[in-house]
Amino acid sequence: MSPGFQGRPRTAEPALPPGQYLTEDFPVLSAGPTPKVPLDTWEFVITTETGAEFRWSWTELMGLPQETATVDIHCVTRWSKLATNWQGVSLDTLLEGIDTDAHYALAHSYGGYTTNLPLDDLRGGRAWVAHTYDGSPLPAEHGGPARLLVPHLYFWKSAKWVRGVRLKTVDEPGFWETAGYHDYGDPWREQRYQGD
Ligand SMILES: Nc1nc2c(c(=O)[nH]1)N[C@H]1C(S)=C(S)[C@@H](COP(=O)(O)O)O[C@H]1N2
Ligand SMILES: [Mo]
Repeated sequence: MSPGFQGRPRTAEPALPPGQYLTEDFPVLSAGPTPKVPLDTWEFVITTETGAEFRWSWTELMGLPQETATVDIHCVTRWSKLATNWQGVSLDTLLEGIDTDAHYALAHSYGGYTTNLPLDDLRGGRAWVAHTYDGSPLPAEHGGPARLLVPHLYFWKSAKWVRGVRLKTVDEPGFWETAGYHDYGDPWREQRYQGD
């Protein structure tokens, strides 16, 4: 195919998923109180379907290869924020070398929040344990010390104060999914609620 012969001309209008509006500020959406997690006891744990555990302390997490991600985020309450800037560790890095046959993941947080997603959606450079926002330590109200960042799904999948991920052979719905929100949550297919 010849260059320039693909797609529509670029416009100044940013691409927003259906039913979303643009916001410039950064709303805080938390279902409960903000947990206090001291860095010296913080840990991130991946548990496989056989019960094997892989743990990282804060120091160990910081010693892993760090990535920068500039991504658009989309909340199911209809705000989207474009080109947000994060630093963190890719889930590809954390999952590297972990032997699993699981197809599902359940992220869990300090404070008890949970959210599920297919394990594949944590792979392929699409998910991070993010600890830095706009060049500064992630504020506690936005999930600091560290949160999951999975921007290709609605933002409720990006668990704040993330503590670990359980790899599972059977899909188990999390906090909002149990309350009627979509199991997968693709903003481009407007998968807000069960049945969408
Ligand atoms: N632990 C935890 N993570 C969470 C939530 C929560 O209530 N608790 N809310 C989710 C929802 S619904 C959204 S839209 C985003 C909001 O992130 P923000 O407060 O940084 O904007 O976090 C998600 N992650
Ligand atoms: Mo949300």
